[in-house]
Amino acid sequence: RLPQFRSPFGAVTAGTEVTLALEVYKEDAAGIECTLRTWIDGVGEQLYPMTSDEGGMYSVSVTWDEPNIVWYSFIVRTHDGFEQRIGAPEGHVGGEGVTYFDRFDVPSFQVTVYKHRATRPSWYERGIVYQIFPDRYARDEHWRQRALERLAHPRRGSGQHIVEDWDTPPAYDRDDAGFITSWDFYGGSLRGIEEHLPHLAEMGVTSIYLNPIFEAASNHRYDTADYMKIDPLLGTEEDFRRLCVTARQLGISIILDGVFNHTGSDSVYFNAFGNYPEPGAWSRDPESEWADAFRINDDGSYDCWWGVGNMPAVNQQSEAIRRLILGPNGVIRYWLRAGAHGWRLDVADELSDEFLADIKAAALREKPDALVLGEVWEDASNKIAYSKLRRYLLGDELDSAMNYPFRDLVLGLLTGEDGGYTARDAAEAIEALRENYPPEALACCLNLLGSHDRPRLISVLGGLPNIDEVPERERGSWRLSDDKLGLAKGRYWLATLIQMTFLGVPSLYYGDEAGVQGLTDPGNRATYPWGHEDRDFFTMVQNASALRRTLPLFVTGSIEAKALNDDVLSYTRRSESGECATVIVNRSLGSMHTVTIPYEGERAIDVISGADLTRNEQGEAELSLWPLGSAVVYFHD
Ligand code: ARE
Repeated sequence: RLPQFRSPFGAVTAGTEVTLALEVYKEDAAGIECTLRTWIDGVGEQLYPMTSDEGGMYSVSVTWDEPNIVWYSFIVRTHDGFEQRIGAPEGHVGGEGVTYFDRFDVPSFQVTVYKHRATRPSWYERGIVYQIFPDRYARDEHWRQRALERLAHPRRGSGQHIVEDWDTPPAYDRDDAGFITSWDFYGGSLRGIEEHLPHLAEMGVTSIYLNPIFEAASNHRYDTADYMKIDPLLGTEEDFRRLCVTARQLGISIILDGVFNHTGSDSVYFNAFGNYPEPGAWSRDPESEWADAFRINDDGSYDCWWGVGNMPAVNQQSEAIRRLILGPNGVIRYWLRAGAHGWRLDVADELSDEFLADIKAAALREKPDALVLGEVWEDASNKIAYSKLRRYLLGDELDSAMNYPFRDLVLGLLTGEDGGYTARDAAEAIEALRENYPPEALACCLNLLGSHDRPRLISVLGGLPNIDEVPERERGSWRLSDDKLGLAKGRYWLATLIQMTFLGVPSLYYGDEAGVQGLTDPGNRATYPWGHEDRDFFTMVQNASALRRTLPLFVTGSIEAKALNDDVLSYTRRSESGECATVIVNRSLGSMHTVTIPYEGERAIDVISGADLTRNEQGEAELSLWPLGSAVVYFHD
């Protein structure tokens, strides 16, 4: 009944009138005063008296002219002076945030007031993304020669070695203090990716998100040495341009990983910035172009990302840094011009609102339909990072974020991991996203199930061990038993089906579709198993992605979720033209469930089984789902 109390439902563009209502029992309504209380960060509290209709429905209409995150609750005063505050049920919207900013109030509802982006990154939001960790996807015929060159010119800091056998599980060499002493490189390359583009196109992939590709000392390359140079082990700038052109011909765009919060300690920037004349005392070279690009702490150390010494944090206000990243020939624009179509921003939480807005502006100046996606792990519509409420999705900053909440709810539903989600919890989590995110940000979310920062999807689905008890060296070779692998396959279908029929952009992490397993970093970054893929996973991706491509309402339709019981999640996608499909999944391993959903339209077909569904005596569609069963009910005339 929520929509009745809020119209329109969900986020609104600035300048839209929103009506908020509260129903009071008619018998109690006499002499009652109801007030809407809003809270806006930086603005504070505002009170709006509400008026009632005959039936005890109190309401007020408000228009917010500026993009903002608005929190609201109600104050009810009875005739005998009793005052009660009415807010959201607990957990309804980002609980922590609400109490932090508004601690004297009850948990609030949220209205996200945003600015519409007219030129959509439609090349991205209508497609499917494939994420590649570049060192591990595919070699090309010249890889060995480049590997030898890299070995001959190591970057400072850590050692490195080339792994000859492509199928060796990845591992870190660490010293007694835990520092990585040698990076393992497999020699995957841009040409290697280019050669496999047809295979990606076959899966319906329309964008590739590449983890960092610029020169760096490590194999993950988040410690950038030179933003203007492709890592020579991956290839040349020419190779990058070619990759973009060839990909384009197959309808595939390239999204780059922008790591702008920090550089590598062995980089053209930090090397010029200063040096360590003696332990603990960093000395800055005042003459350097990069003299204000980094920060020295009071204790003589330099500021770095999460205490990781090879990643000095940049000073985001530094003119030199701003020119480097934002300038007409700066990183953002240069690589878009060279052929990329969008950026994924690493640790977006640690980039200031101003910096994010400047990055977005630079990107759009270069390509009006460019994508700017942030790495945010929580609900990005109301995230508080470092005691500051962030404005990521209000229009000037991110188009959207990596949708880890989506991953959490899907895997939490299917495995009980991540706190465990019942179907009701999952439905509520979906509804919270729908309520809080601007619709265009939700349509632009990167809906991932796996990434380079999480244990492999298949390992999670089959049941993770206690990772702390598995030595790091074994995390790449850890395998599920055959039984558990079977279970993982059953669940993989449901996970992939949800991903491919959900609002937002599905993102496949390379190798998940080939059966790659592994625990945490570096175990989650194993090579693509060319020649010994488990084809079952690929077939499931093919089938689910075909569904998305055949029924466009899975791309553009609205979404509304509902749990049918603790095990069965359903959600309905509706297009503007009235087309409608309901996806239903039974996460139970032991119980068959018979469920009913409203019958819409003239006829219904379960597109998975092919069965026509007739109306039952109550006029509903009724269907039975086996354990781990699924249905996609498509209603038509
Ligand atoms: C390496 C080793 C680690 C070791 C670490 C420190 O792999 O085993 O512990 O070094 O020595 C990159 C590499 C990593 C590397 C790291 C540091 O990919 O392999 O670790 O650099 O050298 C948080 C951040 C989020 C970050 C994740 C990893 O908020 O931004 O942690 N993700 C990005 C990239 C990473 C990358 C970096 C940042 C650094 O995607 O790949 O790491 O550029 C919660 C919180 C999140 C938190 C998340 C995971 O849900 O809400 O904030 O993310 O858990 O911890």
